[in-house]
Amino acid sequence: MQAASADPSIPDAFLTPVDHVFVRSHLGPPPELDAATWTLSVEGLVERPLRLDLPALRRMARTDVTAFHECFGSPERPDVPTRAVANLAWSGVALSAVLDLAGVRPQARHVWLEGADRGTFAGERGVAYLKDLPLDRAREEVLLADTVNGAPLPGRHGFPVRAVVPRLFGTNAVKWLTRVVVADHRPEHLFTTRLYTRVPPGGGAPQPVREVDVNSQLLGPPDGAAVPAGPYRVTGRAWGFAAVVAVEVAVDDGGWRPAQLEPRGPQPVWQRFTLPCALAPGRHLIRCRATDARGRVQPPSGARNAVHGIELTAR
Ligand SMILES: Nc1nc2c(c(=O)[nH]1)N[C@H]1C(S)=C(S)[C@@H](COP(=O)(O)O)O[C@H]1N2
Ligand SMILES: [Mo]
Repeated sequence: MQAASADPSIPDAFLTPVDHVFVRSHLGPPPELDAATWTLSVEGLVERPLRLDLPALRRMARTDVTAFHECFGSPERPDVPTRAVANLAWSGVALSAVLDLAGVRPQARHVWLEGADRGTFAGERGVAYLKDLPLDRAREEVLLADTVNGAPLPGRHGFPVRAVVPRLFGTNAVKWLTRVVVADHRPEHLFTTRLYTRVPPGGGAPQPVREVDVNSQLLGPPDGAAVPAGPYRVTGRAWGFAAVVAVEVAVDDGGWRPAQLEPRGPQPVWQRFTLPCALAPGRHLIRCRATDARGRVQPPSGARNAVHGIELTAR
């Protein structure tokens, strides 16, 4: 998998500059799609199969969403935290509008989204990037985006059109989208049923990786850095499927203290937090822990959304 990490020096901006957004492409370099010949095929259980070109898509009603964008991490190591996250403003056409144009048949239950990239992953050759969503979820909030932060999508982020699925893990946001299939069943595929599944917290059958876990991340100096002793401002951001209602910060063994937290509002954006403290000379462990509106709290360890901690030396 080609993976470029987010730059740890990114400013604590509300929107992540596109040049600082992580890139995850499983099947090699971006396919070179030509805006003049690109088409989106809408097929399967529809009354009117469609082939939309860019001008046709751009004649449709436009909508936008600002949302956090988080990579689940390696599908082969689902318990390892990666904290690859961004916050982006997307615009495009609602997937529901495209589905309505094609006319979804009554037996339809699932929507498959396929990208133009082909390659080898986990030993499987000539594989496409395919994901699927329940029909109801596909009708809700999902965008076929052609801009990010007000500019056309760069090639590495899915030019000319990608899916954006707010509140769900980035793996669902198919780049270089060329095909939408409406079906009465889920696709049996490397990226739908074999990888990107996990066992839910109480146990049971593996479920597709969809709703984003409650999570938070510290910003500022990298782990192991030296900072001046004295007043120090802990900053970070928190996000998840449900809004984050509290972030607590612990400095060493001083107990969890509530940080000041931005509200989320109607859009699923990340929420920045801050807490002033004082660091005596010496080594310190700073940790942050988010709780969401459903009462879920980040676990201390052993999970991809485990509490984030950094060690700083105050001098
Ligand atoms: N076509 C295609 N879409 C894809 C992928 C891919 O490899 N191919 N990677 C997915 C994963 S795992 C993530 S986290 C996001 C990353 O989007 P970005 O590279 O624009 O940040 O794209 C998703 N969409
Ligand atoms: Mo990802």
